[in-house]
Amino acid sequence: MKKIISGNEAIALSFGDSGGVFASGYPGTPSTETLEEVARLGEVYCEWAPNEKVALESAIGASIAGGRTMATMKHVGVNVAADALMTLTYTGVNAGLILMVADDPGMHSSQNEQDSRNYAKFAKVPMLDPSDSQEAYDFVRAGFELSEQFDTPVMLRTTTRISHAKGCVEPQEKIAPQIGEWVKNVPKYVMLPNFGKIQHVAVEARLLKLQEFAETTPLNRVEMGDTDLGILTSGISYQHVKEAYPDASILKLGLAHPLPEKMIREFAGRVKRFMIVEEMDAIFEEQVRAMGIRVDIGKDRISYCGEVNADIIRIAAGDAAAVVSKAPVENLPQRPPTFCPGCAHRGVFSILSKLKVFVSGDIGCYTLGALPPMNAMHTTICMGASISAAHGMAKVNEISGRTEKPVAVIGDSTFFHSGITGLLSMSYNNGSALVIIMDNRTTGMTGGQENPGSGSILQGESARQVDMVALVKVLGIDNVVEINSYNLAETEAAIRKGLETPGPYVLVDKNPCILRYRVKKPVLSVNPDKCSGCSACLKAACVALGLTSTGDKPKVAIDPNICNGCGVCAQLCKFDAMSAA
Ligand SMILES: Cc1ncc(C[n+]2csc(CCOP(=O)(O)OP(=O)(O)O)c2C)c(N)n1
Repeated sequence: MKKIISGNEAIALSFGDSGGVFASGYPGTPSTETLEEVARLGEVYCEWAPNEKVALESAIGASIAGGRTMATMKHVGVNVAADALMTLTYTGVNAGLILMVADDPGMHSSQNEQDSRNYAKFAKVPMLDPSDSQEAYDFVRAGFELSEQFDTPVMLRTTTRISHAKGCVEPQEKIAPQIGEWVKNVPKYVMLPNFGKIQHVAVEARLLKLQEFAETTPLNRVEMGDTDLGILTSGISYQHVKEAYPDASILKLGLAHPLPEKMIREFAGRVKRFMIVEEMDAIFEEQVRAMGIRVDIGKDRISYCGEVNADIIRIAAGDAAAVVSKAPVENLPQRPPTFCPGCAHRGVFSILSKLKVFVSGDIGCYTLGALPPMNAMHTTICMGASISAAHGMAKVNEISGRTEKPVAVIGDSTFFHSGITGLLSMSYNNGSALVIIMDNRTTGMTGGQENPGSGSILQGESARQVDMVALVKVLGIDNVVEINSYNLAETEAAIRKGLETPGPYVLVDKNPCILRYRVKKPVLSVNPDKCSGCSACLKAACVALGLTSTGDKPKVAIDPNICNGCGVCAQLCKFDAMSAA
């Protein structure tokens, strides 16, 4: 039966329909729903890993044990998993292995715009690049076949629009999972240098065979039309090309790596103007030019940054009649993202803002502490970097005689992901920073997923819950203090103590994510007779707070539909104007 589903849902469905046995991943937009959907469908075992490297390594183990497997992650997750990937390409697989990676051109929800196609080239593995939900479904099945036929991991790459847009999918006949032999094969799986040297030769030979395969596979197809313009494209760009030039000739690559050289040469020879449309990097173009094939229109006319759309393509192709679509943003008020009403991160950041300390930040909801009016985060690099970067800062401060102690702020999921090793280094190398772990018992930023501290697994069943304080202690940190960030005075005192005490000092705030755990306290209201209109409470950056201008002076009002009753604004008010309604 046909279904209308997103690319992520299609991948999840196909994983179960294509004999998948084990899936592991780490959340990250736009990939997250894939594993959630595998769990929801409930047919195949799946789990959240603490990070992407663990997810891929677990998938490698599953493959060696004979089960078709998939690891899911967002583009930056591949950086974390890359160590495993770069040797997995040498070992190859036993049962089929797919690394599903979701890129985010346009950075809708990411810290960078890296193009995962680089990784396929780097690791010398095939990459499938679907253009809609049906292909997302079909390419999982094709990916397993390719993986097993060529003894290689296969990367299945989506972009935000493929992952999240919905389209019609006709599922294929279901394949029952078959668990193969659990293989012991030392030269294949033990990558000592002597075995690695042999496997590297095998990788190069495999790539040549894959290049031959690329020439004939139906994953790549030519749609011959008007020969005035011929366009090489793949993935979501194919849809934009079809919208811009429905009658043009198109060479659509479903296999984005390796490229079918003969097919491209022949296609380019049949069209008057040969254009390449690809989002982000010039992966195709650089390779095609290196083949000695002329490219008439490419990255000289299409930006390396952001998404492609039909107008960009028309303009690049020199179509003077192109209409540039403009989003009607001009007169709209700016609404920067901010903490949810009642979020426990608010209290900590209002104090860090007041103390004007240097905050080495990390990635999560708490990154919003960098924005006005808090302005209380000064670096955000990648997951886990807060503690290690604070350690480096503290060492330079020590060397230079500066006395200011840096503060690292990190969430629980990020700490489990890659913060633990930073803290271990700080402990081991006699560092000195204040580390605040915002332990809200969930991976909030990506929609509230489970993690090793949440007490439940992906499917919601209860699980062993890591004791954060005990974990920090075991890393060698003696000063670990639990705080309640809803109590500003207490939290400020704890932060001040942590800043004054030499050596590593860790504060753990265990207040749960209000959105994930649906915490609701009695809402507050403002007594207008007491409110002076000083706006000190607005520093809480809470969307429930607003100014009314009914009297001669503006006064603060609280929207009872939004207020969560956390009380942070009341503590910032010097006039005692707020109380529970
Ligand atoms: C390597 C990598 N993987 C995944 C992500 C997506 N991501 C951004 S923040 C985050 C975790 C946030 O959870 P937590 O640290 O608990 O903080 P919270 O949002 O709950 O405050 C994730 C998974 C990413 N940015 N980088």
